Amino acid sequence: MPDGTTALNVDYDGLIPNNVNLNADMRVRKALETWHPGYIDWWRDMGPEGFQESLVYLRTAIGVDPKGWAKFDYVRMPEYKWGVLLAPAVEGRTIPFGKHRGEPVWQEIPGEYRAMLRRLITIQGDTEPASVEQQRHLGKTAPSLYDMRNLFQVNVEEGRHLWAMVYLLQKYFGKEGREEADDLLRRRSGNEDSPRMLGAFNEATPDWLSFFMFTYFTDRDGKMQLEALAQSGFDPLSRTCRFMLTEEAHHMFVGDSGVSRVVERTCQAMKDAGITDPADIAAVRALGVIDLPTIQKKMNLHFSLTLDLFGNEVSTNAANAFTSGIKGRYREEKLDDDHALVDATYPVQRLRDGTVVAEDVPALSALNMRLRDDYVGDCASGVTRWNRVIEKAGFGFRLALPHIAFNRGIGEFKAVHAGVDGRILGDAEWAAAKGGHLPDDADAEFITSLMVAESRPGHFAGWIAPPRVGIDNKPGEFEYVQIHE
Ligand code: BYC
Repeated sequence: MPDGTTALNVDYDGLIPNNVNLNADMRVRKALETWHPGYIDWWRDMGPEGFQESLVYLRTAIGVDPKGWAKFDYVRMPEYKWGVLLAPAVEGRTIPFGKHRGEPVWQEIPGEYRAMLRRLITIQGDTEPASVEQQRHLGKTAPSLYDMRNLFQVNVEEGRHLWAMVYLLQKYFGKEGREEADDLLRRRSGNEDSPRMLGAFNEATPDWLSFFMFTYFTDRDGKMQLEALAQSGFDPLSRTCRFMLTEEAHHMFVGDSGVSRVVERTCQAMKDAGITDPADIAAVRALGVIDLPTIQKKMNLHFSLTLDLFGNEVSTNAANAFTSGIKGRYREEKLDDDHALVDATYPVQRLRDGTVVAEDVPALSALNMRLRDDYVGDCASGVTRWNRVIEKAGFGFRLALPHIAFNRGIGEFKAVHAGVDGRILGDAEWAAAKGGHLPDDADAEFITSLMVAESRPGHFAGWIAPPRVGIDNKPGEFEYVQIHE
């Protein structure tokens, strides 16, 4: 079977399940088999703490046919079948944008784009283990076995996404690729000497509300970046990202439904207790649920941290990646323009004389912001759904995304303090406003006090509502994780 295979089924015979015919590629197979023990060591050291021997009801990819690519079964996580899976090749695919538009896609890397591709693949790869590290303590405080299982599902699939990037590094980048692959196992989230590459991946995920916000907001950056890389003229990267996107959807579902269930439980508890003012934080917290203003603060934090992942307002890196045919736009194929953008402009929010204004800049250098705008639009849908839950319960409170200038650490807004409405604030004003918009120590302490494990099948911690349906249509009492095996 030649490389660029259209195989839908996965070869499970070797150490590394794959549909890239590793058996015929001794060099890459050997490189991956050499990397494998280090990966397992990393998983045991940095993966979910305390549950390595538990049996978890996990989905494993067994093919890449969108109609039926996964099976569910109990698995011990270190024995999960992490594999290398590419979406089927598209016959006759051509480069969809940039100066090579219309040329056949590349199966090998053009020499002049090697460094750029290596950097993008390495950055993508770095985020995957980082998120596993950030979430490693959460199993111990899971609000149910259902949620615990979802956490572990997300974790093993992030592990698989690391494998996906490592395969590309090992196959196409020789010695440098091997070194990058080793470094992906060496860096650690939050480590002072050897941190993960992007800011948000060095932040803590201290509690389950953070986990749901992370999977809603930060995994959604993953979706947008993977969509942009799935457009790539480098076909193996495109096919890899297309298959990763199939898995990614569940991660965002976990976040979306998780936040929704927290909001639902809070509203129900307020209704039952006859509380009419959601801003009466002390009264709401006394019910053992998370008040809506605190949910808003967590949202402000995770949204703003994630906006930083889109890079700077004006970026030559982004322009070069597009012009070269390496990284496209969200849903490039649906956009009705010349797909080269040489003469186009795009409005970008910038800081001018102490206010935020929209300014037209060359569209090529604004591509990070264009993707970010698409991201913000995508984020809004969940907020609308969460608000519907609040509205249905009869409360006037509404959750809202903060302004893009709020709490920024990358780009031009990092130099200023902005309110959630985008107004630039002086130091004293910011100091007074901050605690109302971002979680503080007291919020953290309260949320932590609720994080008590509930591990009886079919039971849920008091601060979160049960889901509407089970995973794989399992009934409510289903034992998603057999902890004591
Ligand atoms: N932190 O030209 P600029 C996911 C650096 S999430 C630190 O604007 P560019 C997932 C930048 O590297 C998706 N540094 O940057 C989610 C550059 O440095 P150099 C991950 C930053 O390249 C949940 C300099 O500033 N995938 O999959 O246009 C769970 C100039 O910046 C940051 C990707 O990100 C930052 N936030 O855009 C699990 C896709 N931002 O090189 C997984 C691949 C910028 O000049 N990466 N810098 O020294 C990219 O496409 C781009 O690298 C970025 C940055 C969009 C990240």
